[in-house]
Amino acid sequence: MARYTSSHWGIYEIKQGADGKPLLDVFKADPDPSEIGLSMLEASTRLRVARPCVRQSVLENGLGASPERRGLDPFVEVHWDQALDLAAQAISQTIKHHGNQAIFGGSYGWSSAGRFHHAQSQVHRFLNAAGGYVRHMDSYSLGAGRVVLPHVVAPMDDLMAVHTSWDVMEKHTELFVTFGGVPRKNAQVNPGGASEHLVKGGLYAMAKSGVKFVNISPTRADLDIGCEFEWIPIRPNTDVTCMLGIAFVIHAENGHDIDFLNNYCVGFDRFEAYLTGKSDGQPKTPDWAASICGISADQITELARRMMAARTMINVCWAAQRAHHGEQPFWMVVTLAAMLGQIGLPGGGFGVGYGAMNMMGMANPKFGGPTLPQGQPQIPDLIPVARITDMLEKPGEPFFYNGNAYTYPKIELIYWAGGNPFHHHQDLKRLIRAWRQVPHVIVNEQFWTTNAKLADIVFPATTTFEREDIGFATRDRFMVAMRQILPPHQEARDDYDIFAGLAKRLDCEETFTEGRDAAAWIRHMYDDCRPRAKAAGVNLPSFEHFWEQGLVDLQQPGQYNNMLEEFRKDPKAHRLNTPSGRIEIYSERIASFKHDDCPPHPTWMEPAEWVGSELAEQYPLHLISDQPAGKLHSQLDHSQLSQSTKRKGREPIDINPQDADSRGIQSGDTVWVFNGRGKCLATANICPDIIVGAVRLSTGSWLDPNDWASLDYDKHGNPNILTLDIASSNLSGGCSAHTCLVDIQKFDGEPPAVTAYELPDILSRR
Ligand SMILES: Nc1nc2c(c(=O)[nH]1)N[C@H]1C(S)=C(S)[C@@H](COP(=O)(O)OP(=O)(O)OC[C@H]3O[C@@H](n4cnc5c(=O)[nH]c(N)nc54)[C@H](O)[C@@H]3O)O[C@H]1N2
Ligand SMILES: Nc1nc2c(c(=O)[nH]1)N[C@H]1C(S)=C(S)[C@@H](COP(=O)(O)OP(=O)(O)OC[C@H]3O[C@@H](n4cnc5c(=O)[nH]c(N)nc54)[C@H](O)[C@@H]3O)O[C@H]1N2
Ligand SMILES: [Mo]
Repeated sequence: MARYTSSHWGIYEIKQGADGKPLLDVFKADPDPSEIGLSMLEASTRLRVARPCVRQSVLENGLGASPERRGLDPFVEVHWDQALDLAAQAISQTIKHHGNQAIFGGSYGWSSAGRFHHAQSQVHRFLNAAGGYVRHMDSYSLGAGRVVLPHVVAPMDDLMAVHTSWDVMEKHTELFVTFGGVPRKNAQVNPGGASEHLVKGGLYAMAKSGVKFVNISPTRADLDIGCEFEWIPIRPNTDVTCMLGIAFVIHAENGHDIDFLNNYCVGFDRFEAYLTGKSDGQPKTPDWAASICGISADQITELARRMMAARTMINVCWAAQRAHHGEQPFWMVVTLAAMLGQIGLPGGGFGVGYGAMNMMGMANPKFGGPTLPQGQPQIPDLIPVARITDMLEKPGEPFFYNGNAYTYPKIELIYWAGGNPFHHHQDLKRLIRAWRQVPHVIVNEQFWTTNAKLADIVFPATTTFEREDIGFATRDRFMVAMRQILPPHQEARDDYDIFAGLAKRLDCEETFTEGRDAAAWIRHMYDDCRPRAKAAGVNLPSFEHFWEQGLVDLQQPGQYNNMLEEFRKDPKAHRLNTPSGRIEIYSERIASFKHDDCPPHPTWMEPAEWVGSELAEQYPLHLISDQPAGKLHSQLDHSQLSQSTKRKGREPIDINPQDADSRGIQSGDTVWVFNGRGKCLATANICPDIIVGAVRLSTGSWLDPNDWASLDYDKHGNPNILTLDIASSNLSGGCSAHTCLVDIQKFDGEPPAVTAYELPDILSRR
């Protein structure tokens, strides 16, 4: 009987090597397996946190001592009981003196696949059992999109699960216009599992059946359809102007579907006044759009005509909304599709993120899978996830989120498990300074990441291979019995056991564990999910049977998605969950919030930084910091696969030949990438597949400061030393990572060695 493991990038079969050690092989039922998994076993035992560690100042001078020395102090290995006692003391003292609203437990991050050992669920459940914590809303992925779309059409999670399936598009779509490609490198991944990678097959089949593709993107390589396609380079963060230019032509040539706009939408008239310039004096003509986005007026006009003449699917990448005013491209894509009037027709309408993850375009049954209940929020305090540095810097100051006013709490203790803020957050120097003001930081980690290095107490966590679990993801094809392959590394424990140990010391063990061990929880979660699966037409076998056979195929014959098909057929019976029940091109509700930076209909507003802004005289290049191809975020950056994507040990930066020539830079040169916030070293990769005036430096290289005290520069090519940390808008508070100007310069002399993968100083090893 085959045995399996599962990850965010796919299922892998567990085999035995000649030396008796376990090996991973690709999953035969997956048509396009990801390489990432094959590299994960090899990396899983290196750079591990082996035993509980405490920062030297804390151990010698007491809890809360010298937080400014995080990253500078060495660690001391201690026994489990001592570390758990210390952490429990930090938590109980914080609660006693400052209340639970002084604990930040948002703990954002992807952690590992597996529904029970999901670190974020574990930490949230534990902190709720302990009386509550300040939580976070939304994600770095979709900060702006998640908040704006429920006002406009539907919640993002609902939309993601009903994206029109690949086979429907193969049959019906004639023209696929995408802003930001359909990056297959990204679709390797899906939160919780990606057992059947369908994006390559879907795109290739569409191309073969004659669908025409237009990729409007600063980079060409984010689309691969197996043959030539049209690439229209666009200046980053200007998509809304291109879409408005297209909308202007459609409107001027009477191609907009008045029936659809009248019967399925509200507020087109208000938007129309903006489009024609009646409301602001600026008609959004193709010439106007061209002057901003860099695409010629003729191209915009011609594309608009093609879109009017064909069954057209319009897609936008998530990166476009990970930006200042990031609500607008998503809102405008829906508006443009509404004008064409093809929403709900097979193969027409819009996509918000084909390719961002594997899920979009899958049609397996949808039901709530096995989940560890996180408990109810005990206190009202929250922040939009990417406002962490603002919160740490500005306690007591007001902020808005989704139309409500809040105040930033004063944080005394941070608990993180299963994420890496020094990977994901922007303007990392600013974050580190704020982090070094917080009295207590506790982290559960598998590896010596920057997050672990900047903690007071580090608990060593097991990896997927060292425990058993259930693999499941929304709309994914298989449910997986994830088998243990290796014993826990050194003294590593499951997050569950770490939290159970803390809960015992904080007198909330029963609430946290409900008397179950990990095995009992897994069985309980599985059994709890069976009725939900049944309601979706899936008969899950008994737990014993599931565990024995290793996999359950959830696919049902004949299933497909055609987004908003029912709404189109009967807009009254299937009204949307917006205030009007229709698509809101003008939102009264957003109008009532009165935010200058998020007006009530899709609007072009200049982002804080772009190639048209004044700052571009000093820093003329727009930095795209996209998702890395050879790993998930910063996970397994030390693996062989991730290492093979680097050049001279650093992250490569894509530069257009014209921008390289004018700076005397050649491929393979070490370069400075810099702006007023920070600088890093990277390796130049000169390629014509990026628009002039933009550079691309993927995320994920572990932060490697030249000096932990001064933080002058990063040696490894981590773009978040450069990125801008402002909210997308007052509506969402989303992350604006893709709004960032830089310049580059050749590095002269011998560059310093990369030291990101060195262990911290550990004084006494046990
Ligand atoms: N500039 C820029 N920045 C970005 C983005 C961008 O486009 N540009 N993208 C953003 C996006 S979309 C996202 S989602 C974030 C991602 O940011 P994160 O999700 O925070 O990044 P990861 O590297 O996946 O961090 C997961 C961490 O969890 C640890 N881990 C894994 N499994 C376990 C476990 O079982 N237990 C414990 N205790 N730890 C575990 C891993 O070792 C790893 O350090 O980054 C964001 N940052
Ligand atoms: N291999 C791998 N896959 C991943 C991840 C990973 O870390 N590694 N992370 C996963 C996660 S958490 C997420 S949220 C998704 C993210 O999915 P996305 O946010 O869609 O992905 P990105 O790679 O950041 O960007 C996609 C493309 O958008 C283009 N782009 C950037 N700015 C603009 C713009 O202003 N306009 C236009 N038109 N295009 C622009 C970039 O050139 C890039 O090729 O990916 C997921 N998939
Ligand atoms: Mo994400």
